[in-house]
Amino acid sequence: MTRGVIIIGAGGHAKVCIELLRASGYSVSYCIGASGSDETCLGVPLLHGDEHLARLRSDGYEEAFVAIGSNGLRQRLAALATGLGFRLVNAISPRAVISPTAKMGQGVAVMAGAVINADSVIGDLAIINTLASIDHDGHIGEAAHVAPHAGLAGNVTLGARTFLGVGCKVIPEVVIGSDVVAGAGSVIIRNIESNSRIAGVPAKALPKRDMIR
Ligand code: JB3
Repeated sequence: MTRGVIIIGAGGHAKVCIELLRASGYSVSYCIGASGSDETCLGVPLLHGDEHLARLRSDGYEEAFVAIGSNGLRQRLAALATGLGFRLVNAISPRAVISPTAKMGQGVAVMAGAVINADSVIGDLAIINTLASIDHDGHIGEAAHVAPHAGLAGNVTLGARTFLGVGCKVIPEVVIGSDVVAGAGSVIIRNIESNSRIAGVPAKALPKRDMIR
C-alpha cells in the first residue's frame, strides 16, 4: 500500500498546501511541526519535532512536502528530508494555469489562480502564491516566494530565497538577485542586487531595520 505524504510544517501555509495536495488526489498522513499544543492540522495528525522524519522514512513513508513560508527554513528542512530519502512532491492547485512549456522543480507550491506562462522555469521549493502571475520566460529561483497578487511581466528573474510581498509588480526583463525582500506593493523597475531590502513605488532600498514582510 502506498503511504501518504508527510507535511513538514503545521501552520497557515501547511493548511493551504494540505488542501492543494488533497485536491490533486494525494492523501496526507502526518504533519510535523515545532513544539506546540495542537494535535492536528486540518484533521491531519501532528507530530512535534523533526526527529520523527527518520522514523517515518523507516516505516515506509516516501513522499514529503515542506510547507513552511520562511524561505531559508523551507530549504533547510527540504535538505533534511531528501537526505533521509524522501521524495518531494509538488502541491499545485487544479485552478492554477501552468503553460505546458513551463519547467517545474520539486517541492513547489502553486496556489489557486496563479498563472505561469510559456517557457518559465520554477525552481525547487518555490511558492507561487494565490493569484500571482509569472509571465513568459520567467526564472524563479530555488525557495523563492512570490506572494499573493504579485505580478511579474515577461523575462523576469528572481534569485534563490527572494521574497516578493503581496501585490508587488515587476516590469519586463528585470533581474532580482538572491535573498532579496520586497515589501508589499513594491513596483520594481530596475535590477536589484542580492540581499537588498526594498519597498515603494518605484521600489527603493531600505535600511534593514525598516523592512517588514
Ligand atoms: O501569506 C500567505 C498566503 N501565507 C503565509 C505563508 C507563505 O507563510 C502565511 O500567512 C505565514 O506568513 C507563513 O505560513 P507558515 O510558514 O505556515 O507560518 P505559521 O503559520 O507561523 O506556521 C509556522 C509553522 O512552522 C508552525 O507549524 C511551526 O510549528 C512550524 N515550524 C517552525 N519551525 C517548524 C519548524 N516545523 C518543523 N517541522 N521544523 C521546524 O524547525
